[in-house]
Amino acid sequence: MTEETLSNLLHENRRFEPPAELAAAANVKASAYDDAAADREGFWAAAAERLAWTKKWDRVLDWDNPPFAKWFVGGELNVAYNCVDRHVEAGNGDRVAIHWVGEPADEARDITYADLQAEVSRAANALTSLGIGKGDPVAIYMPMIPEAIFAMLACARIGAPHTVVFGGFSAEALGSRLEDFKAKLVVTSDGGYRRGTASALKPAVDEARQISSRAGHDVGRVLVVRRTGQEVAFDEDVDVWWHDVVDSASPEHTPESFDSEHPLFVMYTSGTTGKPKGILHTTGGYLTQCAFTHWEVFDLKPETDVYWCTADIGWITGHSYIVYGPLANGVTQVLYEGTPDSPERGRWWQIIADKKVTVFYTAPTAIRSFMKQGREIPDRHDMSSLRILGSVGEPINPEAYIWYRLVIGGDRTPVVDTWWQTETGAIMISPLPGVTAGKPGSAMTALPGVSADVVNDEGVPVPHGSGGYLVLTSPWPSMLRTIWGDDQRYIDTYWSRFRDQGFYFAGDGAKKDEDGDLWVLGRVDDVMNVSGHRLSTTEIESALVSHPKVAEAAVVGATDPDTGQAVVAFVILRENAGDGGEGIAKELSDHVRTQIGPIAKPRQIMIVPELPKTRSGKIMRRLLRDVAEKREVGDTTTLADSTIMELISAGQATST
Ligand code: 6R9
Repeated sequence: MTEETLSNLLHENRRFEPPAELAAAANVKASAYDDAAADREGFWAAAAERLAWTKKWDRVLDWDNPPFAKWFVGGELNVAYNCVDRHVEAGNGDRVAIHWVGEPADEARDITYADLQAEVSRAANALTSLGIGKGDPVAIYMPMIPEAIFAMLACARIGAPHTVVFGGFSAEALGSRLEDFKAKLVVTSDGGYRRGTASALKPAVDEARQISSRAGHDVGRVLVVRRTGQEVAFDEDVDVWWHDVVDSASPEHTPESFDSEHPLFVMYTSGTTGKPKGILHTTGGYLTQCAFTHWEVFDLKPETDVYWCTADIGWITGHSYIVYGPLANGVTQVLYEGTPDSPERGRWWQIIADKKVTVFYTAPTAIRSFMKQGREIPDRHDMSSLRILGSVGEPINPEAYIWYRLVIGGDRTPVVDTWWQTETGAIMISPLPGVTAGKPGSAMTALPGVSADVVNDEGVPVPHGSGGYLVLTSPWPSMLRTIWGDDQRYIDTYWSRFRDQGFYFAGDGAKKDEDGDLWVLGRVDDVMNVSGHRLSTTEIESALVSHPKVAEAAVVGATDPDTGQAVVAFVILRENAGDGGEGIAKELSDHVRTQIGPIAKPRQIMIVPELPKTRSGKIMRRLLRDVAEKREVGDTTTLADSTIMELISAGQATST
């Protein structure tokens, strides 16, 4: 990026020091950075020692054949034993593992570690009786109910790799994953609750099986949890009820040990085009880094903390920071089935107050939608139990960060902005709540044991105060091992861009500020080029969101005959701003001009009721670009709500 890079984000100069008490009792101190720098492999070996291994590794890292890594070579362990049984054996069987909160207000269930041990053992025995064993791929397509976690851990327990497909994905998306993964069995439910209504899941599985079958792969069995009680088609040759085979199975099960590099799961990422990429994670290194980072970044105190991550288990955050990391650490956590606004808009804050949640982890998109509703709703609830707040999934705008800290965290709680990816498996760049003086909008620095940098087109690290591409310069334990069934695509996608340097290309743009702290700007395909100036969508979005009438903004670069690309902004107003008043578009445009500079001034601003987002909360700028360039809107199948594009295209929009 050039010197002209515009940086309203970097004008942000507030700092938040760690609370003294938290710093004094922090799990990880500043010295960890030096320890890890002095002996990276030794540092990760010590992190691995926090787990229970049945056979110790011979070698920490085998990087003889890059980019194919092996961690804790020769070691053996069982992931489910580490997440469940060992806590019971340590005398913590009575500790609640999961406070499950159903969407219907009167439904809840507390599951202790001892309960979890029995449930996972039953499920493991049932899977075995259905012919599933070590190495057999299992797909999981479920709502946010405890059985989803039982199923994942049961697979891990018997060495059957799983792929969890988000319950909101279509039959089409599920079918292609079943085929690619060669799933032998699918675990699902009749349906699930969303916004107060029961919606079906099982019919999508039936259809997906047909799709997979036409593509040449037959799924043998389907294990069905009864959740809503709705009517479902049932084929006795294929389908089996969970309550028939799991409830009657023995609650005793002896876990077998698996090699450190045994496949644990595949998570498909929604690539922008073509076939989804199946990201493979393995056993020892993945669990080591998930568990360690969860303990480190959230300063976790398993005896006293109540942790809640609002992600869905159908994406990587749910895997690493609901299932594997937190359970490996033996913490008590909340698992919530429904949407934030059901039955009313304060539901999340009510849950925090009821369960006395201490550590809360969510996404900027959620925070911005609460900002839109105004602080009156959270202000009705006592959230004084909170001590640490986390953010993941997108860059968090300084405005959203400040609001989160102030309104949700009562101006006491550090906010940890955690950068990572499906591919990295665990958090890579983040402040440490007891060490770092946080800057709103910055993910700060690579965690101890992780090495990240920002490089230019030639792969040369940029000086402080400049921008470029985010890279990871050394292998890390929870790194993806390959793309399922496609080693070449793994090499091409991540390791070719900076092949000479041997750097992992993350696909994100970033800046190093004058202190060397990192500001992740979003995917490099979200970088615009307007009259030769590199502009980041995030910077302009941040400028828009800093206007008092704006709740959320998405910016795209649309082809422009004069400037190459031009800035087009889609804006959701805050509820108390009404329709924004006459001249709102000009008002916002002028605001961007004063915040960043005339070059960043949008060509067009559209006021919209909603933005198109994937189920993991990422804005689908591709679709907005279609609207901005007046094309027919492309494929919307991965949208959380497919009607949104109709609303936007139907001209509910005001423009400059
Ligand atoms: C965990 C997860 C990965 C992409 C990543 C980046 C964006 C995630 C971020 C962030 C800025 C953060 N991203 N966390 N950008 N700051 N704290 O989200 O995984 O779904 O694979 O997405 O998300 O663009 O490359 P995944």
